[in-house]
Amino acid sequence: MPDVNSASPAAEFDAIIIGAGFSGLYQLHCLRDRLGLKVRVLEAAEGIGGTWYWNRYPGARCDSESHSYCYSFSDELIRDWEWSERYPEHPEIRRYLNFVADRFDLKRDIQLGTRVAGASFEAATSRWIIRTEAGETFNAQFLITAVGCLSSANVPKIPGHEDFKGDWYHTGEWPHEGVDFTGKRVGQIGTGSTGIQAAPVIAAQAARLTVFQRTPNYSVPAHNAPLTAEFKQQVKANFADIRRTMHSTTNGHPFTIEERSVFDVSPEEREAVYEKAWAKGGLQFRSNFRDITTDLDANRTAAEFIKGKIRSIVKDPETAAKLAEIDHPYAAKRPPIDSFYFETFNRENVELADIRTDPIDRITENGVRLQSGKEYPLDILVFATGFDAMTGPFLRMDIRGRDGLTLAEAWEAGPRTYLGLNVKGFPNLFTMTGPGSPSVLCNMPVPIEQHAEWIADCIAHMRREGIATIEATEEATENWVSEVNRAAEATLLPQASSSWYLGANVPGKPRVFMPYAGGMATYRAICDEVAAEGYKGFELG
Ligand code: N01
Repeated sequence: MPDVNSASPAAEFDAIIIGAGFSGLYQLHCLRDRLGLKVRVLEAAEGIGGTWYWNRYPGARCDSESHSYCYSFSDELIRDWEWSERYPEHPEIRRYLNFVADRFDLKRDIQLGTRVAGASFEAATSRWIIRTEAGETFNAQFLITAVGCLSSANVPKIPGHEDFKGDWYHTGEWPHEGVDFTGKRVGQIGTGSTGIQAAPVIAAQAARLTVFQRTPNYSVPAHNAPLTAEFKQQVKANFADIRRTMHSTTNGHPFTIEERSVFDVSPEEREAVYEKAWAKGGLQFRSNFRDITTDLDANRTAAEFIKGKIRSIVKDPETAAKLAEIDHPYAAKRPPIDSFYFETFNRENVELADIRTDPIDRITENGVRLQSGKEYPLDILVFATGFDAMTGPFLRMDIRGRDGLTLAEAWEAGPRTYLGLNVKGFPNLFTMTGPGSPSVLCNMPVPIEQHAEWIADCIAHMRREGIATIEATEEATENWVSEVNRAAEATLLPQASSSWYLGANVPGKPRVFMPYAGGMATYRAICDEVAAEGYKGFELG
């Protein structure tokens, strides 16, 4: 077994993969074990797991159902792993990923505690030179980024932050030893999927919780529960069908979208459908009618149903009104699911601060002050403020392609890729779940497996044909960028103007709709066609 901690300078590899989360692990398996390449994974964290290594905040669990939030490429893995709950909690997902890594003996080629500082393409040799922050250098024909979409924490620059005398944390960089909220006055900024998961758990322990809400949000109950022996048995027995469903649907989930329109049924029937879906819970709420995500009038019926639920759950009418004053279509932002989020506001120790009408003026030594002058004394401040999504993880590295072109320059007006997998000017760089991939609009393991297999097939083709480099053409890039825009415009997604899908949560970030909204099944077919036609849209050198 090589000692991965003593790599000599400019150690030579066929491929370097950045990141040891879901993507990096499977990409390593595909390239090393199927193609026989010499590969190393460089991972900044001290453990594998990617997003699940870092996101250990209270209540962190996956919104995809466990039986679908896993690799599907190996029947043995499906047979031998058992999930315990409908929605897996973060430690269980880490255990799963470690189980997979051990099963395929992946860890011997993963170098932990190694943050990549930058990488440059060397035209003379057609190879990438990769530099780590510790000063190590690697040389590889292929560079594959498996850096995740939501791995660059967004801590907003709020005046006075540095004066705060209490403790503060971003949910995406949570301390491994946990945070003891007992007896503490806690402030939580942010009501996205993360904040909605965290607030009920924090409230159950803290003396007091103030939730600072800028944009009210929809949420549907998760109805998390232990999985029954019968369900587990059924999943194992029918996994081939489940996988087929996941591969055939828009979002890679194990449920299909109904073909009926909201307007095909009477208002009473519709209400009954929504009630049933609410009782079932989960992300499939939006799949009950085909037009919820594409037609504003149809969407309004779902939105009004959820707003009505919020008003009926939350006892204080003023708080209920603030929570239900939602200004974007349902599911135009990533729809959260929750475990007693709205119920949390019925607790004596929980308060909602509406910072849309009364914004934060500054953080003080003792807490948070709003523009009205109202002050909230706090011991702990939790930033559930999301991420510099999709482009952030790339742009914090100094990646340089042909002629020293930086990725930051190439993406100055917003990210431009071909298929979300390659950037013109950056030969042999594969960007797993990059901007322009369906990625975050899906149950992530599905696009991840597709990307890893497509990249492996592409590299195998190059080796067979003696091709040294692959690079997207300008024309293919331009067409794909247009296709990504067209696909988004066919949905209600761009109508949530503060969404991170658009980069709107980070001041100064170009407003471009980043993921491909045309659906995973369509995307897979496009990628297959590109490959079948000799990697059309790529220049092969
Ligand atoms: O981040 P977000 P998240 N002042 O960006 C607010 C995935 N995920 O970590 O909307 C005040 O959605 C911001 O307000 P606004 C999932 O894909 C998955 O919650 O910008 N508030 C918003 O309320 C998800 O979509 C799972 O007005 C500020 C919140 O912070 C993605 O991760 C679980 C602010 C940020 O919401 C990101 O979710 C959790 C400021 N300056 C997350 N800046 C699972 O599946 C931001 N906010 C398990």
